[in-house]
This record gives sequence, structure tokens and C-alpha cells, in this order.
Amino acid sequence: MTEDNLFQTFLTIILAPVLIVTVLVALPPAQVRATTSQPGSPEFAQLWRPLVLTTYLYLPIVFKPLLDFINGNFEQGRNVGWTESTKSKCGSNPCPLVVNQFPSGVAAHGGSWAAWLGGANNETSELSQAVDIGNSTGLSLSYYHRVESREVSCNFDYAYLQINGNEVTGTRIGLCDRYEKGWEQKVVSLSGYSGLLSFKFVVKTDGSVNSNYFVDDVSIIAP
Ligand SMILES: [Ca+2]
Ligand SMILES: [Ca+2]
Repeated sequence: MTEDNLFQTFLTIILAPVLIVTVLVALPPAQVRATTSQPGSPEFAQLWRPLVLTTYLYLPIVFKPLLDFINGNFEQGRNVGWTESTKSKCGSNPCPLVVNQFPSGVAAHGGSWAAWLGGANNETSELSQAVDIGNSTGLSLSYYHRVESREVSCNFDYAYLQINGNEVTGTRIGLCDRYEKGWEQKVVSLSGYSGLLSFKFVVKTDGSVNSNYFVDDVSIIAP
């Protein structure tokens, strides 16, 4: 069970009854005495209106599906939500992919942290996180990405997205100067997917000419 599922279970089993009991206890004694009143009477409305309104306000919060990424904007820094893997970005030493320092002229899309994949030759950078979307429909993955590359050809270094180990059609982008367009949003439909999804951003570079790929503000969005 993921942290999200544990949290959702806590909210559903513990917090919802606590909220309802809290509302009941908070009712003035005069209103509690009115429980003997008949439906439709002013006393009945006086008793139940605050309870219904409060429950109406709280339940969507309590039962709202928690479908989003942990630390999707990377602002919580490293080792929160995301799993990182690098091959040769720092020689034999793994380098952080979640960073708050960037090459000259590059900044995070939002806040001060983002993911920086690539940035070395013969590199494989992988950044992954699993999200349980249950049986929800109509969802999409949204993320912002940015290419910075010295490659003229777009055939040597590339980035793509995997879901559950399979490359997602339409997400592969060649890393080359032609695609240096600043931050751009990418939206990927999750139609046809359900349950626990393992998202992985992958960058692979060849043996020469540097390429970089940045990702920020990763989220699950509803229509
Ligand atoms: Ca950010
Ligand atoms: Ca290259």
C-alpha cells in the first residue's frame, strides 16, 4: 500500500466519522433537544441545516481521490516521491536528478527545483514515481519539459516517457537545438489505464555532444 493509499484510508476510516461527530457535538444543546421535532418543522430545519451544510462541505475534501504525484513540482527537494537513476552523469558517482541549480540561462518552470536529466555523454537518466489512479476515467498526465542541447541532429540523444515499463507513443522527443523552445507543457491521456501506474521519464545520450532535458510540475489532471 502506497503512502497515498494509507493516507486516504486514514481520511476515510478515521477522519470522516470524527468530523461528523465533531459537528454533532458542536451543535448547541437547544438544537440537540430538537431531535424530537418533526421533519419539515422549523426546529428540524434548525437542527439539520448546519449538519448537512457542514457535511456537504467536508466530505468532498475527505473523500477526494488522492491521485496526484508526491512532490510533482520538486519543491520538496530530493528523495521525496521520486526515484532517481543515473548511469554516467558524474563519472562513477550517481548525480542528483532533482536539483535547484541549473546551467546558465535555465531556471525551474515553477519555484526553484526541477528535474535535470541527461547532461553527460553515454548517459541514461531515469526518474520514476508510481501513482494509483484506481478506476478513475478521463485523467491525463501533465508535465512541463524543456530541451537544451548542442546536437544538430535529433537522432542521437532522446527523451521519452514510460508507463508500466512501456514507452508511451507520442512522448519521444529528440534532444537537439531545433527543439530548444523553453518550457512547454505536455499532456498525455491516461485513457485505457487504471490502477497503479509506474511513470518513468527516461533520457539517453550518445557518446558526444551534450544534451539536457528538464522536467517540472508533473501532475495528474482531470478534464
Ligand atoms: Ca518546480
Ligand atoms: Ca549527444
